[in-house]
Amino acid sequence: MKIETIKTTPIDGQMPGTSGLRKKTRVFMEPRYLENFIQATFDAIGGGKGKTFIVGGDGRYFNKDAIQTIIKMAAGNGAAGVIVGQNGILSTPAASHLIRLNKADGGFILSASHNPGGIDEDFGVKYNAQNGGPAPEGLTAKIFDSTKTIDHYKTVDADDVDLSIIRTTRHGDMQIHVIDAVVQYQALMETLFDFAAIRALFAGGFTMQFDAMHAVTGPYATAILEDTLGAAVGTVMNGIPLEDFGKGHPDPNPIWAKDLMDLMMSDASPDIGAASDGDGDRNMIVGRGTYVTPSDSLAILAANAHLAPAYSDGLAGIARSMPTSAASDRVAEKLGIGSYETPTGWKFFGNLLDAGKVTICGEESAGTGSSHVREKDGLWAVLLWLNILAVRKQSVANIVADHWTTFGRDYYSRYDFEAVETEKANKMMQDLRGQFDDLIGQSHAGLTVTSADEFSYHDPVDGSISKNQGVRIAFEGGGRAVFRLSGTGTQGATVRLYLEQYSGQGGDVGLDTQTALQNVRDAAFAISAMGATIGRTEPDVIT
Ligand code: VG1
Ligand code: CO
Repeated sequence: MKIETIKTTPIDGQMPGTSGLRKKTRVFMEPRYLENFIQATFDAIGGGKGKTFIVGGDGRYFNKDAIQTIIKMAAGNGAAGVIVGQNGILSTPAASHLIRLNKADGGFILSASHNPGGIDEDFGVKYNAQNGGPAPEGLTAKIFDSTKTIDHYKTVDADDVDLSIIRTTRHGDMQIHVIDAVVQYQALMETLFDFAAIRALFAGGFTMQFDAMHAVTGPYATAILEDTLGAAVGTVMNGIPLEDFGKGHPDPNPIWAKDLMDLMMSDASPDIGAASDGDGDRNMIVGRGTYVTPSDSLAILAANAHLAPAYSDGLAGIARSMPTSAASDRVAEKLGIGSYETPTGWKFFGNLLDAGKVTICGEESAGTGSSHVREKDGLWAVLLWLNILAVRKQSVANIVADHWTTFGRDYYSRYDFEAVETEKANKMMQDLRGQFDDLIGQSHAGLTVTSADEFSYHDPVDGSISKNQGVRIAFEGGGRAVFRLSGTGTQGATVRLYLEQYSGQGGDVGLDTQTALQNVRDAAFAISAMGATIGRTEPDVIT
């Protein structure tokens, strides 16, 4: 097979963000755009020679074309093998598992996760390393450096691979294994959870609605929940992956999974509702009439994990991203185990998991996961909830209420201001940084500021430092506001404002969330002067 070396020149702006490189699909479809980034990745890891890679994606528009390009480029770079999900489908956690299971050298995941898909929407590429986790910052910096000096890429002149047939073929010396996307992932889940107990739960009349949002988890959820655990046919809705996610926004939150939310708040509500995102790494959990805030879900899963076989010996520690509420810290404290605060993005949990310092990790953005893979894992969280419900035999609402009684409640909400002019967003962040010294002791909306700083992460495992990870302002009485700019958007800047107020132990846990957060919100608006700096105080999305 003829290896072709194609001349190219650097393309600006190929800097991976919070989770891979994300751009408009049409940008990725421009000549050499994808090729440059893939070659830069091979160059950054010391070449592809003799290596094995996992390749798959969330099924969005351009997924299959990108996979064909990557397969040819892997052959051009001398790879020994690629393992590809059937029809180009692999959820992010399944890809992470396959890297580990096959002792592969890395993996390419084609996804822009919760961003919409289609020719006029978003596309993305994530590279995961040998441990199965997202490329750490050191590696993404190397990839970006390579994109700035690239002058050629390597590929082969070969036919496209038929991704619909499970079999092994070759491009020259490189083996191409097309595999079932679900089997190995399901086998892993069966080692972690008490499937018999969950099966008995469903057999006893327990009901569920799972919204796959026409994204990647459809086949996984159908195989596991309906075909294996005996949930009623129809439990999985929007279960067929579509290239444009049925024109939806595959982000599992009360806004984008509105049909599911409406059902859960109605008289016809099943016992539990759940949803997952584009690439299957996020989850939303809703009980009958009860939305479970992701930060609470993390804390509740951590507090009850010992009820599932994989975690019956207890947890090593718990990690959460900085903007995530302190609810999981309270659980760690009670369990007498370590708790860690990392920057936003799963790549920061990898070292802690590899070093055995933590077992469970989570983010306020509906990501929870454990040491079973090196990614957040939507279905894993759903199955852990089901395992806990099967053992405790209580409703979701009762378990949440119990948790608040024991630990107090961390009221929590995130406001997203999308498509803000980048300059204005940067200026608002700059203005905030300029006020740190003056703010302490000031009073806003009746709340006194006790600390104000920008989060800097010192990785306890490899000693690396990540600066500028978000502005945090703490108030007397357990309130906190965090300001961050998103690293996953493709248009202008998205300002995220994270609000939190602790009830105190034995405090009032029955307030409406937005009411409980009113003072923190007003103080955050006053301090940032948002209305003036970015011209907005009405968020596009509240979660
Ligand atoms: C967002 C979330 C973050 C998550 C990231 C990737 O990042 O806030 O918690 O890890 O998306 O998730 P940002 O920089 O936009 O705030 V996924 O499921 O979209 O890969
Ligand atoms: Co995702």
